Amino acid sequence: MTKTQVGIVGAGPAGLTLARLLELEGIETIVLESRDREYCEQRIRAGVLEQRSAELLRDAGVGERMDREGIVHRGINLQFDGERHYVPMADLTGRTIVLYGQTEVVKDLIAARVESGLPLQFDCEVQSVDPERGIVHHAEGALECDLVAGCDGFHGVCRQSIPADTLTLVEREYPFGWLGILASVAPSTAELLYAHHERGFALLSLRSPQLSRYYLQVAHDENVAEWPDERIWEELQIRTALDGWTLHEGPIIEKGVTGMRSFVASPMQHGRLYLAGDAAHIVPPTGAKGLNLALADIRLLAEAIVHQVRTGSRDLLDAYTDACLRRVWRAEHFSWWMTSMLHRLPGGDPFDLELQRAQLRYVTTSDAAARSLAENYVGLETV
Ligand code: FAS
Ligand code: PHB
Repeated sequence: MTKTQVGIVGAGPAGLTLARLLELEGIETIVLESRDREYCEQRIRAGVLEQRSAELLRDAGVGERMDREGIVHRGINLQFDGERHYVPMADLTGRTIVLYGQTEVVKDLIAARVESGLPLQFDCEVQSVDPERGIVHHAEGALECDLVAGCDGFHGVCRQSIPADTLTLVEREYPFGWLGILASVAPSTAELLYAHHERGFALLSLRSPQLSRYYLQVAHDENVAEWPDERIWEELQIRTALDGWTLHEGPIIEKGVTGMRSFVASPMQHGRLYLAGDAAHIVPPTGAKGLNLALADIRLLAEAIVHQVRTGSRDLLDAYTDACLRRVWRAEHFSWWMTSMLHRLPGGDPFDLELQRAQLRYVTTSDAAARSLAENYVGLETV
């Protein structure tokens, strides 16, 4: 059986960033990924990096292209009742965000791993994990690890390998989803636009000066085949309309529907197995926290592993779950709050609608409320 210090299941942003941080500390890792390289590098997901996520990628030595091609934003726009309001997050918090696609982050991390020649096995599905003994059973054999990092996402096997009676799962499903598109047209807003509309939520985001990333609230089980390009543009135009401003249309090169849920598993560790990212927690994307939470877990897990290897002390490893969950629940609350404030709730109860409007008016007129949103959006250092 092959032996290694840290076996990493999953080559998403969590697994690859952990592999890179441990490589820089001379700690041995093997990364096992069920899909092929092309699939991992074309998967479209998040686009917003908190400042501390960007700093972590720089520390990992994979920030060069992000700094060259990423776009720094200083705020976001909130639109409701036909008016657009700017939340100057950088002025309110001293921090910015970077628009740089998760796809690009993963490409940079895979390129660095391939360049270092260290093991990254694609098309290698992990079938089961023995958390007590640190054994990872995969398509081509088994791996014996001092520690296993479960970075295999929400549908992975690692969380399933933790005995159900030791795991607490807290979950909320939302009765709506997002239809997301990638369009090769220049973004029509300089920074992100979150639009509340009686027909449903809409988000205007971007990937580059030539690539726009737009989202529409739809039913959670919406059939994308019922959304020809014209219908998507028509709905985006209606939900983001503003006098004197134009939403420019262009060829849609990708579209898909994602459901929305809030989910937290705890503890995030069992035996030699440590969960990170979507394997342990999911947030609705309205707060742009998914990728950032995964990277924040990895910052703590890498620190704890290095500390254990250097000093023999398990203190940070033993405190891993508690350290993560404080930040995770803050992000869960913020993501639920943004989702509840901005999405049309089924049944269209007028009381709910007026509460949303009152909240949006408060956030866009009170500095204190705007600072609270901004602090959560850019990512708090302390919770
Ligand atoms: P990931 O899911 O990215 O990576 C897990 C990896 O493990 C995958 O490569 C998978 O193939 C592999 N794997 C799974 N099972 C395995 C097995 N048995 N053996 C080996 N490998 C295995 N966040 C936002 O902020 N904005 C967004 O717009 C947004 N859109 C999203 C859209 C979708 C469809 C999804 C699912 C998530 C989205 N997110 C978004 C959240 C997203 O960014 C996640 O938080 C982020 O991908 C989490 O990274 P990881 O934890 O590394 O998990
Ligand atoms: C994105 O750019 O994909 C994005 C941005 C902000 C969100 C969600 C997704 O809240």
